[in-house]
Amino acid sequence: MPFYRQRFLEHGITPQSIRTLDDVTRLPFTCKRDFRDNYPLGLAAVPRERIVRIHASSGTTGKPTVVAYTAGDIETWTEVMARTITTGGVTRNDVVHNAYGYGLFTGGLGFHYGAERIGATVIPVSGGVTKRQIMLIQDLGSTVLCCTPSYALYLAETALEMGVDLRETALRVGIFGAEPWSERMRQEIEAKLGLLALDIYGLSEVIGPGVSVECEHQCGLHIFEDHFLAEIVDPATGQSLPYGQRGELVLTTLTKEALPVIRYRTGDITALDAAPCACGRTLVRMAKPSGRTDDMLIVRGINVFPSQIETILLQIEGVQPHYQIIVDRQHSLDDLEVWVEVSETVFADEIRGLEALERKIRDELHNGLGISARVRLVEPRSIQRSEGKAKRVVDRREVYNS
Ligand code: DLL
Repeated sequence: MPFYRQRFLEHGITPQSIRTLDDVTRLPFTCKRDFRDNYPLGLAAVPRERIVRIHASSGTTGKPTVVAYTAGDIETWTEVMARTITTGGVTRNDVVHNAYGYGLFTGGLGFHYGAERIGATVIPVSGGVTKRQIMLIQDLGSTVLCCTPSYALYLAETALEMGVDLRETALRVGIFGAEPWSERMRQEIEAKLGLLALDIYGLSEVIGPGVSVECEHQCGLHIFEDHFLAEIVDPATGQSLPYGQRGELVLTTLTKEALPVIRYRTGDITALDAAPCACGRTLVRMAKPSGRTDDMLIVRGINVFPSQIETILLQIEGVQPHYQIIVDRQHSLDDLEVWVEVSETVFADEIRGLEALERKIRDELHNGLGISARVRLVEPRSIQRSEGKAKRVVDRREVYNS
């Protein structure tokens, strides 16, 4: 592996440097930039003829991050996804509606292989054509829904427009991930779809979905530690943090062949908990990821995470789980505006009611975030829905900075 050989050489790391597991913290980090600098496959550790699959994740700028798998990696991935789906209580008796995108994105095929491995019936519907998805869920008696949490809500909303209540279908479990979602969002989804909503986490650079998942107790995501070694570091200093403290998740692959990563800085913020779970699993758990280090908005010097805004908004009666955060710069001052969809009944209300709601949201945001934000109430269904990952933040300041 020329990349790591060179990197270790630069840091004076030799095989003798590593004697115990704790010595891992002496190894240098790998980060997204290393993928970019070595685009497309400079980090591969096997010759091209051993690579049987390529996936890629699209970033916000420039070239995608390209990842590779050997036949052995596909087997490992299938195994961790079979476990993931089983952790959700899914068996061969289930019908799995898989609405994660098929293609270069790892979501669709990752779930597909895992669900097939356990013998479930897989519907490889992928994203899009939402009305047809509702029809298929009804007609095929789907019991498990796999998609992003934002798409789950969109499905529920579209179903209602069609006069279908998803709570009355056979759906009983949802395995949702690929983007951050708050506990409040979980409550909304469970209430609207009538299912147990579980969180799944993963990333292309490490394997795709299948790094960790919640069990029915919904108290943290079990990390498959026999394949992925997890650490938490302080995002600012890179110093290791003890269990229980929130920081950036760093992952090392233990079994990957085509593209092993050593101390990969995921950018995702979470904390680890080694206590055994009520389900009996002893795998370390990670808290529901609350956002990314690079999603953190610094508005007038204050750190703001989109997840904080989501939690505040969804506690307010009449607010729908659809919002967008717009950051701009006006006369060299940062300006935060939050667009919030309100329910049909609120929208039909008198102006006075709307003004009161707007004020309430503004006050709650101010109390919760410590900075003022402008609030714009928008009509039901006016914020763009997503079939994959939702885009919650529009940072117009980037235009000026780049
Ligand atoms: O999103 C893999 C995946 C597919 C996970 C389907 C779960 C379900 P990427 O496109 O490479 O891979 O994006 C990875 O998405 O670093 C996180 O920032 C975010 N992410 C993934 N799962 C969660 C989650 C797939 N459960 C990036 N909660 C990661 C919060 C998540 N963020």
